[in-house]
Amino acid sequence: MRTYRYHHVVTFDETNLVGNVYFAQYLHWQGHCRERFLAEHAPSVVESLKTGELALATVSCSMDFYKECFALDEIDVLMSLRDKGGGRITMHFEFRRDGELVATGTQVVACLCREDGVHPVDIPAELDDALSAYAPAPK
Ligand code: SSV
Repeated sequence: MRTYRYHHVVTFDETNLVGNVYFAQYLHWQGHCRERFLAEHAPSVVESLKTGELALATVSCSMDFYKECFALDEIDVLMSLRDKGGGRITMHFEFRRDGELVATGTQVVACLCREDGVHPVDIPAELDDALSAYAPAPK
């Protein structure tokens, strides 16, 4: 299974009173990872998000935590495609520190068009093609 990698060095402002990373930061990093993917592999989609022609809505997300992380830890966020179709994309995330699995997460993104309300649309071709290089892992 192919993964898209986003590397992050934990900052002090991402940690809480007891020194570990605040749980919500991992969802920020899911966001950073997916937007780097778009910028690299589907720049026209970024443009249509800017113009408002397309909207990508996060319809669900989750996190499971296995180890604490701390400031200056180096984290690899490894994003894989779990499913795509029906205008939706399901991603899976592994968070690794020195190869060790510290957390996992998921999210579902829906492609929408805002015209007389909000309507589901197909995954834009450029993004769909980019995703094709990341065959979903067997269920
Ligand atoms: C503006 C906003 O909310 C942006 C949303 C971005 C969504 C990006 C989705 C990218 C999916 C990539 C999946 C790749 C799997 C290997």
